Amino acid sequence: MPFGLLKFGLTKTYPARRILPRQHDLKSRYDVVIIGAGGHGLATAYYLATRYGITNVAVLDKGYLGGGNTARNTAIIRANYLTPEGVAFYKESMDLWRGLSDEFDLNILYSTRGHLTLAHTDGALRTARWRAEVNKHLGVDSDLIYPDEIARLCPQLDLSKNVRYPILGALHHPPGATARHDAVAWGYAEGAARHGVEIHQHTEVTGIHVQGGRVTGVETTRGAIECGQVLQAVAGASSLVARMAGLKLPIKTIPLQACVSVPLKPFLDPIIVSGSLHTYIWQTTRGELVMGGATDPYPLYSTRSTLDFKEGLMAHILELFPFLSEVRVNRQWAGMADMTPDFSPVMGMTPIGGYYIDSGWGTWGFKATPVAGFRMAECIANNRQPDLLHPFRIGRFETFSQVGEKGAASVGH
Ligand code: PYC
Repeated sequence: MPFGLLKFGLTKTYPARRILPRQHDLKSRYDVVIIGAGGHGLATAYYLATRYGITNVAVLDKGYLGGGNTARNTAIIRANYLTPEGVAFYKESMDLWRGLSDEFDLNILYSTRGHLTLAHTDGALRTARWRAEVNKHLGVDSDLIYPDEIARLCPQLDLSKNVRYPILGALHHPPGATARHDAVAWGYAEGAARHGVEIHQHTEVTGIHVQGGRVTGVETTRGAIECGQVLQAVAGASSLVARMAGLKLPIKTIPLQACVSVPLKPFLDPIIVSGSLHTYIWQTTRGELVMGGATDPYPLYSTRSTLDFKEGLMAHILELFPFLSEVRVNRQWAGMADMTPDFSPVMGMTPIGGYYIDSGWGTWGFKATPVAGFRMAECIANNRQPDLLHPFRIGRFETFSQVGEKGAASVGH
């Protein structure tokens, strides 16, 4: 249990604890440079410092801390993937998630609420059963359930039979959860900074130096930095940054939009997903409905929001919850999803010595934050691809060893 709030209440001097790290002068040399001060970059810095004692680390970001995809997702956490590789990866992530509030002594509002992926067709039922069996085999709690049980877990769903998309069953994943996304970035940032890591916001990397097949430093808008190891963790700009190092990534960047309603009286406990309808929805503790759907139908480097998306999404939400028709949308946003051909991330070592990559997150990224940081720190500290990341290695496309995760992402890619 995080005691920070209690200590804050009892202290006499304020501010009791500074969460956001101070700005430093940029040094001309660090052991490790991390490009991207989002959840993954900060988590890697945190685990490098706390698990491996590697603290001469600079985390650089062209914007502000946690201001990219970390702030632009829908904060859903789950491990009910389809491939054994994906399930094992997310099982470890969820184990780390559950301990984060204690680890940071900061309440990240981790809230276990259960996750239902609705099946409207026989094909979707078959996939749900397949996922449930893979999940159970790997120790992840998931099961196929039918309308009676769905009605018990979420009585507000329209379970009528004579509708366009009747609900035939669902993959039920009781550990499905949500968390406060900003708090995750703050927790990792504060913990890393407390151990000596420097976080440089508004410091854009403009070039990456590679000599004799090894990375030797980076060029930034605040000067050059020499270093022996560089990690790029820049969701939404992965191909652009990799290109500076001379790496070509098999990634297309596509906007993924979402929105939030005005606050409503609490009525929705679980997270509800419909793959066929390209829809997911859950209710925050403040009462807002967080809603999202499919990625935009074309690649684009943009975080603009569109009316088309909102109209399409609302039509689908109303298929499931017709009584929400008068509810107003309060705010809309977009993240940028770096999609790979097999819908799985690209992580770990690269052909450039000392250059590491954490990219291709598509719609996986937020929930992977702890495990991505934990395992990328291991990779950098040992200069070796961790076993858990072996399936996600950059070289898999050359050997046709893709990890086809399309069926399990619960959103239309
Ligand atoms: O994987 O649960 C998910 C998800 C929701 C939105 C984007 N990805």
